[in-house]
Amino acid sequence: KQDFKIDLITSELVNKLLPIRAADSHKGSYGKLLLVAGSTGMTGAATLATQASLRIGAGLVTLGTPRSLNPILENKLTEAMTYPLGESKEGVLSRESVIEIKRLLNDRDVLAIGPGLTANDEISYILNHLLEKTDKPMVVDADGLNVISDLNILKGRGAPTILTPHPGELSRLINKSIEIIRDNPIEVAKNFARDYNVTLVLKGARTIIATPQGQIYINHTGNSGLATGGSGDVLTGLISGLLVQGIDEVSATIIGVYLHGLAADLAAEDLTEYSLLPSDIIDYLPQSLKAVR
Ligand code: NPW
Ligand code: AMP
Ligand code: MG
Repeated sequence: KQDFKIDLITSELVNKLLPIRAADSHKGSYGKLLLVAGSTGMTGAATLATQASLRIGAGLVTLGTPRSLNPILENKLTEAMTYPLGESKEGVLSRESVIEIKRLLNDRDVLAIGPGLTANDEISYILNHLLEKTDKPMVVDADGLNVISDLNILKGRGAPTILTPHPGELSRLINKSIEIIRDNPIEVAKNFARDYNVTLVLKGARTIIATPQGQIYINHTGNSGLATGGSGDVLTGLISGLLVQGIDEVSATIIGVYLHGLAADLAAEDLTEYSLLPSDIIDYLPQSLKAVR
């Protein structure tokens, strides 16, 4: 017998959760986001997450990225600010860069970290330190998930934590096979979110959101066109861009996951599921917003 509630995410629910932007608002009304992403070979992940956060309406976005990649990202990004962080080797963050990240975070509302970072000991140090020692809401994705060494750190966090693993990443995180996750996705997601006090977004063709309170939401938007490297990096940008606007962590994941899939569905009507690229999700976001409003 089920001891929890499952809700399907609908257009009506998203419309209800998505706040109306006040006519007299200013950029400060929509929050300051710090994204920490990218390494040599993966500037695309940083670019996609940053662009998506801006397209969903974040007020002010700063991308912290390894120093030697900063000129490339300055060139690729127009609206976002960039901040060159310390490196251990060329194009990968050093553990000392955590000091700079914490200083930047003093003046920011949300931290999103992980896309394209590379998984090594230095990144692991940064991640675990930030999870343990900072009290800003955090969105952790991709390589950020791959380097969390002690899940118990998550339990004690004083601010919301959102994790966005695909089954491969969740499998590493909980040290269970992908098959176990594939066979019992709802059960696994529900237990993880409850046990570790996180909002868990278990990505897949039917993405599942599990809350620390035991609530489950299932998304039905999206299509096989999303099965291309970079789609998840866009989702991280959307969720963190919503969270930074002051939307609560569960609503931010519901809205982000639904609009991400809907943008892909609208894009695929024009472009086909074959040709859909992650950057098209960002381009079709306005249409997906119009479709729910
Ligand atoms: P397989 O291979 O299908 O058997 P990784 P990643 C499994 C960055 N990117 N259901 C998969 O299994 C990211 O941000 C940068 C079941 C495999 O074992 C990260 O930082 C880009 N299994 C980094 O690359 C664009 C699934 O998980 C493993 C599954 C690595 O991220 C690309 C693969 O996962 C990329 O986003 C599913 N639905 N999905 C750029 N342009 O800069 C995955 N698996 O090893 O964590 O690799 O996800 O590519
Ligand atoms: P990542 O593996 O991190 O790049 O994330 C992939 C993103 O694309 C997640 O949001 C998935 O839910 C979504 N996705 C991948 N394949 C499909 C599919 N066949 N149908 C719907 N969504 C998908
Ligand atoms: Mg990913």
